[in-house]
Amino acid sequence: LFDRPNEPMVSLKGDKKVLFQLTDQLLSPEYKNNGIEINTRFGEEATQIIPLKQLKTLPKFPKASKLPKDSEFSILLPAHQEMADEVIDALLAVPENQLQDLLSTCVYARVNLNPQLFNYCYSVVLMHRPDTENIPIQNFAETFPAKFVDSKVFSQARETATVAARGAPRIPIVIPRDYTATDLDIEHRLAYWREDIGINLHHWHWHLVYPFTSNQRQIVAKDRRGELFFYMHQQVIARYNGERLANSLSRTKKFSNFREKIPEAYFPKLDSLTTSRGWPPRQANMQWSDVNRPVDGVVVTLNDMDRWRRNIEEAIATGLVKMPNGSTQSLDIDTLGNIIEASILSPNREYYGSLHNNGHNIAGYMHDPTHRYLESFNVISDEATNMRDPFFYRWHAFIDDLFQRFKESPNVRPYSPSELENPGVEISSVRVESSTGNVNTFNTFWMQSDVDLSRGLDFSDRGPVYVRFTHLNHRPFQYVIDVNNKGDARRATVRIFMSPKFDERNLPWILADQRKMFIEMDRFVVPLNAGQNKITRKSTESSLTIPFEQTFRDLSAQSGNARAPNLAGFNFCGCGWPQHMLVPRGTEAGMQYELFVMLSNYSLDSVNNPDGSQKSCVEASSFCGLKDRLYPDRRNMGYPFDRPSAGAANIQEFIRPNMALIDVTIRLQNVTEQNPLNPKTA
Ligand code: CUO
Repeated sequence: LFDRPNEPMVSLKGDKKVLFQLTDQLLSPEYKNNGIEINTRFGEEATQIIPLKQLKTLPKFPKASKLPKDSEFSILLPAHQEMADEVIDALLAVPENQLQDLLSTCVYARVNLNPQLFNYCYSVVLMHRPDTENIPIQNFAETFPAKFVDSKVFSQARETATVAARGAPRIPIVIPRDYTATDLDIEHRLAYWREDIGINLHHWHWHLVYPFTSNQRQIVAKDRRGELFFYMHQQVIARYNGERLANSLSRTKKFSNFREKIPEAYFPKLDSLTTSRGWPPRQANMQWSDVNRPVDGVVVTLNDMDRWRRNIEEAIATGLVKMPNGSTQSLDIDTLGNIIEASILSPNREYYGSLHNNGHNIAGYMHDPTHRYLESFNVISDEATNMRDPFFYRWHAFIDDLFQRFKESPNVRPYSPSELENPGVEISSVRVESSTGNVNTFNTFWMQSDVDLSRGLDFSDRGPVYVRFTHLNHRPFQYVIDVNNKGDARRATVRIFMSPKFDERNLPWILADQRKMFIEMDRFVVPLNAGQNKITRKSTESSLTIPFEQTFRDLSAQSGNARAPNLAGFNFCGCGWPQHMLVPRGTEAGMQYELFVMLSNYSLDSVNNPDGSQKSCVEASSFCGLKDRLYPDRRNMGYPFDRPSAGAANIQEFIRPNMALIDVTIRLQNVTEQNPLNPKTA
């Protein structure tokens, strides 16, 4: 049901063509002919015909059916949230293990509702129904490729598919590395990072796993989801800032004056296959204004934003949350995340509003705040596209600053020595061994990879359509850590972070700033014997990342690659920072970084989780948590850098025997290599 969202109802499995036999009952009057046509058109070619069950009752979808099929959809819009809630409720209401009923209900929703709305609800439902949780969720970049690649690709794709169907080789369509702007725009230096398909897929998947709204509270109320909202986005900003320094730009400036002009422009060069329209751009120096678009449920003024911000700042300053009944509760980071985003777990949505989500919406409608021109939102109101826009980082830098002010407030106590130390555990040396033979140097380079877009294209019964895009990658490496354990055998959590060594003025950092620049590279638990221990850990094992094959699920499957992981668990496991973006780009001359390693006291780290035996893919728990389990680390997310230090002015003063700091270099080799996983296209 994920395949070819703009054309019901045939799906492709390799060479197989699967047809869902549409019955009259499942089709709205306007689509009846379409359904019959499809039944006849594909009936003969189909290798598998799936009959659908006649349902006793059909869901009504009074709200969701109002969204035209050729409209954009965004969960950030309140009107669309209500629609999604309605569909998700209906699909969850089908009794467990009544899979024929579920299939017919889903087909009914699929044929009668907006394709993007359906895709979102269907994905959430598959992920949260016990009887479907192992059904893979299809890679979003393949079902809605237009959200991820240059719109020029699609007319070429049609041509390629046509000639390939007549026997010509399937030559990939090459997307140039630079297609959204030129170097006249300094922000364009970061396009390789902002427009990375894997990064954008991660962000879309994260928000799919952690929705902020639903009538089903348990879908939202996952362990520490408010804190994870803070932490994942904080790390995105830290990574982006490091990347900016490598490109001779200063850290991104938070957007804190809501009435200030925005110098950053963005012209996305994306078309929507749903709306057949281009995504609106943003010119330089545009400004926020009140948004009055009742049709989208977005009626919000800058004064509302000021008021919510003041109320949130008051909570941060006092450490107290005002409850709807006038009482107060103490503020913690998880609650603050839910307040700021805002999720339905916010304890007082009336008072604190929805600051972050409405920032996305106001920015998303700057070109048409009153719907005068019937324009849809721009990329910043869609979780699958918003990381492409430089303004995303300015907005999230503002959001992050609110969280940091809480962490810097008197209500958050700096860590005591016993919370940082690990008595008897001493790191004697740390080094990074690259597969190139280099020590303490990370090697980055460019790679070209192919993805098949055919599942998202309505002419795709002509076989695969590959596009070839260029992305950053790095040579594999491993950490080697020598540890002396003066006590008994025990466990420890290894925490690895790194940060640029110098700030934008080329000066060493003060810790108060550098702590916000440390990016997590890995976190894992190790057993320690008494005495000397040697710990080795591969870059591919990082708790942050998922392998390339998991980010681009079908790539490896199609190339028949034997290394492809078991993909049954893609639902949750599609969430994770892409392995190819684990290491910052660095510079050709070599950029200096500091690598920090800590072995923390496991008795303060451990979480009592039931055995995670049903592991079916590499899990990226640092940013994504674990499905149906507690976040696997009891410390505050970002520990030990999530808050100011009591006494250390710089990172050297912060280091204790269970920690180590080494100088490393990130060197970019300016070459472009082909991904060995690319399908043989000849
Ligand atoms: Cu992920 Cu603003 O939260 O985009």
